[in-house]
Amino acid sequence: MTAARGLVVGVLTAGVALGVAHLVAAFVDPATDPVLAVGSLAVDLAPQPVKAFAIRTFGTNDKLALLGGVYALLALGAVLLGAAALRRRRYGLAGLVAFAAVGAAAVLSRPTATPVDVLPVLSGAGIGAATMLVVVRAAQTVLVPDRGRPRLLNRRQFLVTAAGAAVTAGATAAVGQTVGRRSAVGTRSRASVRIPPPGRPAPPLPGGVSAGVDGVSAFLTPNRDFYRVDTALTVPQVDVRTWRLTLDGAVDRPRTWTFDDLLARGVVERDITLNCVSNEVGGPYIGTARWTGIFLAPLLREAGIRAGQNQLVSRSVEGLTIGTPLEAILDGRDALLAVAMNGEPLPLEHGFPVRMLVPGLYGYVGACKWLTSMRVTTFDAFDPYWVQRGWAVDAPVKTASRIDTPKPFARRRGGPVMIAGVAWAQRRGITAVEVRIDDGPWRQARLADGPSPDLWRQWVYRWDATPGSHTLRVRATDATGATQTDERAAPFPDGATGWHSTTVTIT
Ligand SMILES: Nc1nc2c(c(=O)[nH]1)N[C@H]1C(S)=C(S)[C@@H](COP(=O)(O)O)O[C@H]1N2
Ligand SMILES: [Mo]
Repeated sequence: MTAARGLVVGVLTAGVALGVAHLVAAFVDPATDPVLAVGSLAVDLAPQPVKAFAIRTFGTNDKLALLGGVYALLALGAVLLGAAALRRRRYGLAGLVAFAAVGAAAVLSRPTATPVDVLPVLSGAGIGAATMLVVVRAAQTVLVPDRGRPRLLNRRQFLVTAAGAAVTAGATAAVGQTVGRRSAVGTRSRASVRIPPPGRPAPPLPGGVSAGVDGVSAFLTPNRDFYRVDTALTVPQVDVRTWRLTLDGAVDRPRTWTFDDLLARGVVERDITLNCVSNEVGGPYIGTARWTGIFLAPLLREAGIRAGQNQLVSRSVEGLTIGTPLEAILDGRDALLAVAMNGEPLPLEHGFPVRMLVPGLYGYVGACKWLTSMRVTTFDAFDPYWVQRGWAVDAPVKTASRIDTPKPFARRRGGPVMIAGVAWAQRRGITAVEVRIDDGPWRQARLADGPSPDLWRQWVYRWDATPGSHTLRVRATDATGATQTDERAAPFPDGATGWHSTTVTIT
């Protein structure tokens, strides 16, 4: 019975504290919610193998899994807290202070933290403490053997108090959630943005870019299907009216732009394939979009890059840094500050209002989302976020290919079966794709049109399938003549290698 009451005291205290913190955070900044802050801190501190495991196991749900873990730990802590509070209130209060201290430390550890950011933790802890005292009092009334009066009354008192606290916890959290969504400045700001028509539209895609086979990824990935990889537990909410982009560091003329300043330079449109270094062989973290943006190289040239510089460090509004080789931006490729994706302002998840895109580089070295500053420096002088965590400084995209259809373990009838998929080698371009059935010879697949080396390329091979279980393999060759190696490498530290294969059954 005592254990059960301890559980109730602890869970209610924690529930009210977190509910209140969530509510106050909705007004301050959703990212100051202590649970999110602890989660973000865990993301930043997680050793590389843990991160790789999380992305591999939970994929795009890695954030949900992480928050689930934080809540599970919190629940455990809450039970201990409740038990301590029932023994002595002082112990309970001390436990609560310890929790609040962890929350406050996590909030203040965010790269963009300001002192007001601890307001949600402090309010939560204060009201949580009051809740704990009230619920403990109610619980102890029941514990004391109560002569004369029916026990039921006291138990009812406890239950009423408990129910009251539970409702408070739920209501504050729910109101916080609603306010948070309403106050989503980014959503409103995005709705107000008008992107002018591009002065230089992307050339129309040739009809032949599609291999014309069901089950192959769409050539242009719809925004809602575009993979998302980032460290942001809450999507940054940016108001374009107050947003600024600065360029400084080793330049002669540092600059600051508003969103309208950038648009006034005139926008262009480019079809570019973007992929993630964390993608496993055959994995889903790749997509192609029609991006609208402004060329990045002229902005840097106008600012006057001093001699001896080789790195551009971009920083996002939540403080993440990405380091791009200056050479890659200035060598004539279509490095962009993108403002729109497939004809609409950048979705919040993909970096609204402005993100960088550098064709031929993995996203973690060239595609900073929610961009707010760019600094010209050297690789010696600064290690950006992922490099601090051991990922490669220099990360050009590796040549790769993927079988989209048939799916693994598919069952098909014998006869002609279309094997098809995508291959990519941004900047170089794909010149050949070959398919191998079991231990047979490599056979040339037919390539669909490849209008730009910065785009993935679809391919198809018509296979006369015979009954049995078969392993299908694919490998691509890029325009330098290099064919993909079959040597398996994990994504860490500079991208996976190996041939994608899939097993199917023909009946
Ligand atoms: N601000 C910010 N930008 C970021 C990241 C991030 O974590 N934060 N992740 C990078 C990585 S690893 C990749 S692969 C791309 C993914 O872009 P997408 O989510 O729009 O597909 O964004 C890059 N830009
Ligand atoms: Mo990535």
